[in-house]
Amino acid sequence: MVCYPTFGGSGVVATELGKALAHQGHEVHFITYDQPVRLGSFRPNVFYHEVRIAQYPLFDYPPYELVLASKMVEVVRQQNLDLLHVHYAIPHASSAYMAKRILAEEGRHLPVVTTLHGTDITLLGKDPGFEPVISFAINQSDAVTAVSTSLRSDTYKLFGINKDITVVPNFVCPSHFEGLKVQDRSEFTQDGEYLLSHISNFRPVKRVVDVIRIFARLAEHTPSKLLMVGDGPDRSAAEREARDLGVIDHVFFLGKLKNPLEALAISDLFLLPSESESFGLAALEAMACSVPVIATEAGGLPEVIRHGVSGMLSPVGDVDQMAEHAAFLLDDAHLDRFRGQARKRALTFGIDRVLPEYLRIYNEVLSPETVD
Ligand code: GMT
Repeated sequence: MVCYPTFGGSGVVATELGKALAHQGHEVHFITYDQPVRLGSFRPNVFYHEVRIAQYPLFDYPPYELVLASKMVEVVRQQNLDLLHVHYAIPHASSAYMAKRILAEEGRHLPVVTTLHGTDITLLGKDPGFEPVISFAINQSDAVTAVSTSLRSDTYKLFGINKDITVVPNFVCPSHFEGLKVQDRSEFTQDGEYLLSHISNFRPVKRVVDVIRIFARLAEHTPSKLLMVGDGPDRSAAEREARDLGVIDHVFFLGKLKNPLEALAISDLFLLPSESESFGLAALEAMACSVPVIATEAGGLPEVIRHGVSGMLSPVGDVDQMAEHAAFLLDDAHLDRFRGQARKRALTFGIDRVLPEYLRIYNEVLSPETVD
């Protein structure tokens, strides 16, 4: 497994997939620059290999891609790995291609499975500086998966792709949610108040200022508080908006949390008004905690959230409609029903459905017909 070790969904998906494979008895090696956030404590069959770059004054830009490729080669040789599964095209798919070519010189076939997650396609795809390398690396992968139908279409639209892309949706591990300890929320809310939450990397694509606007409109008539979990470039803008709209005392900016599921578990509603979202893993995790979602119709969100069932969807930027939807869902006549439906919908994305699909893909690339 090659992934980003940070709080982003792609790293979470890679980590949980690796843990589930290890649990089944497969040996799983994580190759990345830091311990993946959700890897947790020691467990059988899981190994972590750190990619370290020496700092030289010559390097304005440290060559991570090259060091990663070398580390891939080293781990494949030493651990006799069967395949590489890389999450996020840049730079993981191109490093994997380089590792594959180096190992081919030694007569070793190394199949590469690339999973596309979203911003590697929808943001970087618009940057001509990346296009040739992304297209090439995707086309050279032995198998390519995307986390939603929407992302698959975007990939075909933005890149010159001649490979089949299989949609394998993101997933939740239901057991993580069953065992979740629900904390006392009295630190945040008083009796009769609702608790809303938002989790993201606070990048422009997440429209965190809209989160504040939706909340401020709702709070005009519905007693409520808001948890803002995460950090990133738009955090100051969101804090400023909360101050300008007079709701700063009702909004808790918690920063990055090691276990954001604890914030979801005490929430009544989750807000995700993104400009673009290939899947929206945070929304799925909210639903798995029985928390319905107010979101936009962007990208893959309609594939995850059923409008009027597990949450409600609006056009990007329509904060008035999203605030109306929030008020509707929080109405006592609806909330319990939506909570149950959200959980039920989330369970259709259980890992038991996705794991066999990845294993099928691994077996396919390992079969002799696909050997160069
Ligand atoms: O949400 C982010 O911007 C982080 C990014 C990542 O690479 O982790 O998330 C992308 O991948 C997630 C896991 O597949 C998806 O759930 C997110 O929707 C996707 N983000 C975007 O498309 C903006």
